[in-house]
Amino acid sequence: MYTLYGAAYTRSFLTELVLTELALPYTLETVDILTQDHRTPAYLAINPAGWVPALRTPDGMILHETPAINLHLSEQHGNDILAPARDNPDRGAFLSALFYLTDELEPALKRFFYPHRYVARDGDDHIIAGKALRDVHTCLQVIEERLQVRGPFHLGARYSLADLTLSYWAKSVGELDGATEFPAVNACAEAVSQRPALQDKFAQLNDMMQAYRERTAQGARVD
Ligand SMILES: N[C@@H](CCC(=O)N[C@@H](CS)C(=O)NCC(=O)O)C(=O)O
Repeated sequence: MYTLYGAAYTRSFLTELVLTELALPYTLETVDILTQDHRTPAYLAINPAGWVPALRTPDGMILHETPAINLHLSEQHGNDILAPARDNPDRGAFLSALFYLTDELEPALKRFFYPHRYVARDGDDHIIAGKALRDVHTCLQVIEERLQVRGPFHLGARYSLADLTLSYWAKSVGELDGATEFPAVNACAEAVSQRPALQDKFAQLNDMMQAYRERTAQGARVD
C-alpha cells in the first residue's frame, strides 16, 4: 500500500490521479499547506524540501518530486498505459512533452499562485502575478500549437502521463483570465477527464479548487 502526503487542492492530487488510473491502492495523509502543515518538523522529516506531495512506497522508501513520482509509478505498474516504454518510438516525444510541462508551465504557475515570494517590494504581488499569468498563457499557447499539429493527445491518438499532467493543470486553473482560450488544450483535458477511471476524481477536483479559492479569498495563503 502506498501512502501519499498532500492536500486535495495541491499537485498531490495529480499523483492521486495517477494512482487511480493505475488502480493502485493508497492512503492519503493530509498535509494542508494553507495551515502550514508542510513546515512542521514531522513533515520536514518526511520531505525536508517542505513540499507536497511525498510518497511512501510499500517498501518504506520516501519519494518526492511529482513528475518523478508519477513517472516511477507509471513505469512500475503502468503496463505502458501512461508511459511509452524505452524502446517505443514515441518515448522521446513523450519525455519532451512531460518535461515542458514540469520545467516551464509548473514554475510559471508557482509564480502565479505565490507571487509574494518573488517581489522586491511589498505590494508588488499583482505585478508578478500578472507577468506569471502571461508566462502561463505563453506555455499553453505552445502546447496548443503542438496539439493542433498532432492531437488530440501529445502523442496523437495515444494518451499518456503528459496528457494527464496537462489536464490536471488545465482543469485546476480553468478559471484564470484567458486560460479558456486554448481549444486543443481544453479538448485534451476534457477527453482525459471523461476517462471512466478518472471521471469521479476530476469532478472532485472541481469542487476542491472551488473550496481552495474560497479559503484564499478569506486570506489563507502559503507564506
Ligand atoms: N518540485 C516540486 C514542487 C512541489 C510544490 O511546489 N508543491 C506545492 C503544492 S502544489 C507546495 O508544496 N507548496 C508549498 C510551498 O511551496 O511552500 C514537485 O514537483 O513536487
